[in-house]
Amino acid sequence: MKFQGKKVAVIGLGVEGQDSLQFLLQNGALVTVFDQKEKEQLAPIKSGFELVTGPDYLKGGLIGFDYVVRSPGVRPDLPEIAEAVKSGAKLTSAINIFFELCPARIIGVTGTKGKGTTATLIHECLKASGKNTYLAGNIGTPYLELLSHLTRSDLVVLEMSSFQLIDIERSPHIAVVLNITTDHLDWHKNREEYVQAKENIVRFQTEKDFVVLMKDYETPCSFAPKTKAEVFWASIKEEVKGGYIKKGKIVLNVEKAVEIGSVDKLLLLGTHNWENIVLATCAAKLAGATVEGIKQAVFTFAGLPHRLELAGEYQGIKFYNDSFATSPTPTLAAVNSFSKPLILILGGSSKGLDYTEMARKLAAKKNVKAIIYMGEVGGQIKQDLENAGFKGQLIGGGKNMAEIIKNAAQIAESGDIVLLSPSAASFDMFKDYKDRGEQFKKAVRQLGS
Ligand code: UMA
Repeated sequence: MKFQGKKVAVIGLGVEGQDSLQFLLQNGALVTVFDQKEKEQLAPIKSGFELVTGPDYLKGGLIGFDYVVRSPGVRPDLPEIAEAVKSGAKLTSAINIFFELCPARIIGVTGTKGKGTTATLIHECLKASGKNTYLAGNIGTPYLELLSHLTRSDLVVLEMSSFQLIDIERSPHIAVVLNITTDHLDWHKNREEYVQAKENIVRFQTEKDFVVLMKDYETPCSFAPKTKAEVFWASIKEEVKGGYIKKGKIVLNVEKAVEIGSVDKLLLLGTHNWENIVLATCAAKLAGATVEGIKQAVFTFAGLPHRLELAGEYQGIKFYNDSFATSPTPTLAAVNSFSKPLILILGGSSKGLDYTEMARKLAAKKNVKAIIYMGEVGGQIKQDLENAGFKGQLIGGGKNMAEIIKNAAQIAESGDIVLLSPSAASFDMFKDYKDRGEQFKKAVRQLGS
């Protein structure tokens, strides 16, 4: 084992850092963990390694290590990492270690939004087809801990973020690429770097591999010439080799065209979910799922928490939690899923996003009767909506979710939809998007009391 007796620096002790630490200790490495947080802010951990914490955590440099294992949130071009590499260290990451050692076939899913839903759907299709499948990655489940029991006949579905893909050295056997817009410009240097990171999902594929690309958008199509793999497509607009929607029916067209069923019967809302479904069914088939298994999974899957999730109903008003929508694309997709009068809750902490286009599109929607804006970017969103000529009510949120929901319930009438789809990060008022969604659900539950 290549880590035996080697000096390894693990940068970042979050979900992946802890997974890396455990794996490296089990494999005889001499580990030092570096994290910019103070020790008390980190999850309790076992001993058997050195720990360097606090704002000056990298001040002493990273010289003398054989390997530097980067967590996804850590930029690979930190000066201390560059210096370590120059002096002979190998820069790697949990995902690179996993790809090197994983005996199972990997299905990697990326895109800006919908990758968690698509990855879960693929996993569900495979499970319903009797396959031994694991779901892990950016979705929140670590994967190095899987290595000890994976075999060649298993399948691993990995949700892959640009942070994980940016310095990956291998590509998955089956790559799945959803639409790519822009996100994380507070971390990436620019959109080009973000898209190039995503391209790595196909860059190292071979002729024996497969890729499923979303045909309806330019950026995923631009990946086709970058891969050696066999290309399949997914579309909700046209007939393709892969998966598509025709006259309201989901069609799987891998070997021959097979009808999976009608979109009317789906539990998932919105045409953005049709996109996830055509990609997922094609990828699952390529990975060995049966048509019966695919049908069973697709029509029983109700979606992931915090993604257009029905949180409750109060006096005929339906409340939807879409807290996972942290940028304009998923917010607009959520808004487009409803035709009833809508009260939309927007805003949160800044990720450097531009809201002018979203404001223009929202101003053109007839059913958006009010927008409640909140958080750090609330003012910017309000301004952009006013500039775009938004005709509905604009209401300043409240100091917490309970107040915001009370404000929403006051202006809503029976038959209306209240939608939390904030188009921003959550860190100004909440711990994370999950906390924001949970607080939304709690506030909805409390409306009756
Ligand atoms: N840290 C440093 N220095 C840095 C950056 C971070 O010391 O320069 C430390 C932090 O203080 C913290 C730790 O590193 O203690 C956090 O590491 P991390 O940010 O890499 O996060 P993890 O907890 O390891 O979780 C990561 C993913 N996080 C990010 O990409 C930011 C999780 O995705 C993922 O679920 C998990 O690995 C398992 O693979 C989260 C995410 O927000 C959900 N992803 C983005 C998205 O989905 O849009 C990409």
